Parts: sequence; structure tokens; C-alpha cells
Amino acid sequence: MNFFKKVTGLGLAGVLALGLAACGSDNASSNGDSKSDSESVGKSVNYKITGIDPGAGIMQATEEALKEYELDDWELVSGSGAAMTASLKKAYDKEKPIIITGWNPHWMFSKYDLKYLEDPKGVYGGAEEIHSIGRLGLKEDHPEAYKVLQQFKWEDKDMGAIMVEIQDGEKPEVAAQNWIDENAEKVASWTDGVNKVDGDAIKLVYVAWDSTIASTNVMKLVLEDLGYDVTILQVEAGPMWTAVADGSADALLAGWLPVTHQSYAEKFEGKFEDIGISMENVKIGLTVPTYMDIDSIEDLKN
Ligand code: PBE
Repeated sequence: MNFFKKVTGLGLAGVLALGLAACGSDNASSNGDSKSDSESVGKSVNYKITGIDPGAGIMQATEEALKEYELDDWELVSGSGAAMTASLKKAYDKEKPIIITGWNPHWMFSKYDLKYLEDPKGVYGGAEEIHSIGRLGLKEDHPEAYKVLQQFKWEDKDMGAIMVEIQDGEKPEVAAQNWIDENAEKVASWTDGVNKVDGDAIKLVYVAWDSTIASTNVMKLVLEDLGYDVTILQVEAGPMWTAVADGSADALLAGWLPVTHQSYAEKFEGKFEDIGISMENVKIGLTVPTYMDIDSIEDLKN
């Protein structure tokens, strides 16, 4: 690893100083496998945080974090969820340092050993919730679909199972159907007391975040089973909220609140209905592989 060449370049005194600074961390060590001084964390990743699509709430939160923690030399690089996980894989396979914008539920936490950096200033909020957000009038126009969205509740491990299957190469709709087949009782609780319809059209908007791909595909199949003609439309985060707020889409399933999508919720206040919470205790934050010897966002400071 380049980074350790730099460390060894410090000479014996430098290495000793680092060793001392690292005392308390049991694997910071002599084998050159670990590191501890924070300035070098920045250098080792070129002061870059690997992000996702610019409209994502976690990108706004990260810009805020750079300000709050006075990480003036740092840059948040935007891309996409897929590009970020590709960069993560590349770094991880070589045990290279990388800092990404992570969230739960996500398959990356089951595929790799990762940890969130502590956020003592609370910029990323605490436990978030995923809300189902509907257009005004949805309840009157499509009461049966509305009721399903209201009763739609599941857990990290449910969504995770679908995400892992998709990541392993399965088509989203197949992975979603497999999960539905294995979780008939849970699905039955969402459709409890809901009447069938005859081909009514429903449009769901979503962003290509792995978690949202999973939930949107499941809901599409559940509503179709009730007789709805469901369209799912992939857009960016801003257009997703806009479409529900202006009524051109019926609902979105990825309303992350109170923090992640706070700016969207505020911008469109009064123009949407918060139908219900589908998942509790979700989380966003800066994420690193556990082999990196840093624990807090404060460790990124010079
Ligand atoms: N996420 C996944 C989104 C919400 C769902 C955490 C990447 C975001 O940051 O807006």
C-alpha cells in the first residue's frame, strides 16, 4: 500500500511516534498494516470522499459535514450508487483506504467489513425512518393502494435479502418476487382489508439507490397482484419529490426523514402526504472499511 511506503519514509523516529500515538488501538502496528495519523488519512485518499448522485440527501448532509468539521481541504466527489460501490470493491480488494457515503439497509455491509465514522456533531442525524410519500388526493383517487402504502412495513433484513440477491446478479423483479413468495404473511399484513381493483393505473417514482430499487420492485408486484396497472419510473432525487408534489406521480417509497430528505420535505411542504413509515432505524453516514484505523469524522481533520 502506498500509504505505508510514506509512513516508512518517515524513518524510525516517525514510526515510533506513530506507534505511540496509536497506543490504545491494538492492531496499529509493526507489520505496517495499519496507520494512525490523521493527516495521512486525507493524503491517502487525496482528500476525497466518494459519493453518489448529487441529489441524494446524504450528499447534502456530507457537504454540511465538511463545513461543520472544518474539513476545508476535502472534496465530496459525486457519481452514482453503482460507481461508488465499484470504487469500494476496487479499494477493498487491495485493502486501500477509501471513504464513502454509506447507508443502511445496504448489501455493502454484508459483503464487506465496514464501519460508520462517528459523527459527534450529529450532522447525519440519528436513527432515520423511511416514509412512503403520496401525492395529494391519492387517498380519494386510489384508496386501496393508499391503504397498502399505509400498512407497508418491513425491516432491514427483508430489504437486505432482496438487495443481496440483486447484487449477486438477479433481476430486481425476480428478487422481489422471491422475497414475496417467502414472506407471504408479511405481505398479507400490508394487504389486509384491501379490496382488489380492476386495472387502475398507479405510478411510482424512484431513484436507482439499491435500497429503493428493492422496495419499489416489491411494491410494484404487490399492487399488481391486487389488480393495479403499475408503472415504476426511475428519476433523480429532486425530480422524484417534484413528481409527487406536482401530482405527476402517485407515490415514492424512499422518503428518508427527518434528516436525509429534510430539504425536499421543506421545499414541498403542503404539497404531499406523508402516508406512513415503512422502516425504522435506518442510517446514513460516512463509511470506511474496518481495516482503516480511524473512527470518527474528526479524525479526518488535519
Ligand atoms: N440514500 C438511500 C438516499 C435515500 C435512500 C441514503 C442514498 C439519500 O441519501 O437521499
